[in-house]
Amino acid sequence: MKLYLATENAGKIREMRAILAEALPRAEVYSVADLPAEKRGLYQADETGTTYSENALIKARALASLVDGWILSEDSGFEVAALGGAPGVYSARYAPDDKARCAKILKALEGMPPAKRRAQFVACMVLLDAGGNPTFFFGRKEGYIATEARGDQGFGYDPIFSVESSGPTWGETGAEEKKADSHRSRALRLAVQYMIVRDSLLPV
Ligand code: ITT
Repeated sequence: MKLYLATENAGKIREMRAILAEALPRAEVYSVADLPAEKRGLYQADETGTTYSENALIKARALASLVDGWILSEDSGFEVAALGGAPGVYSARYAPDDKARCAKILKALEGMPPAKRRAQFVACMVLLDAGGNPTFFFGRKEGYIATEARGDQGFGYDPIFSVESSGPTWGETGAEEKKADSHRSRALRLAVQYMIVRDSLLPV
């Protein structure tokens, strides 16, 4: 089975590949980064949706017009309770780069006690089968905003997120912890179960 990941985020691709290599060893996994240059230039997904599902579907359909096979697309976000769930679906555009995005949240929460530092990551995955039919899978992971950015592993908001209120951040814990349990790994494992069931129904 050929499976194409409709994302250009290197961190997401790395995490999804690590899980898929173990859970679906027979799948040939490609991402937008693996497309030949002429096709890669044609991949354009304008994330104009106001929900994770809409944006995930936009990305999936953009890639489906360029390749044949199953498509797995992911839209995710970071929701901070004290900011009313912001930046949420706009997480990638909250500030110019990862460092500035983390700094903006730390500043907004400056001086707040742990009880007011709750946050969660949310991931929405959409799987398009070869006929273009979508199925959605969701995952979320709750935790806390640290008081400072720590660690250089992971990506995005990882340096300011910790599962326990005074524990290590995902920037410090590294890939294995996120692979074992994160918003992305939760959603992806549901998608994998679905793919296994679907695949076994296909004629040999
Ligand atoms: P694609 O659209 O190409 O998939 P993107 O980075 O634009 O890449 P999104 O639109 O889904 O992806 O934006 C989600 C943002 O939320 C992402 O850029 C990160 O800033 C943040 N994010 C999502 N999952 C994360 C994680 O596991 N760790 C840290 N930050 C994460």
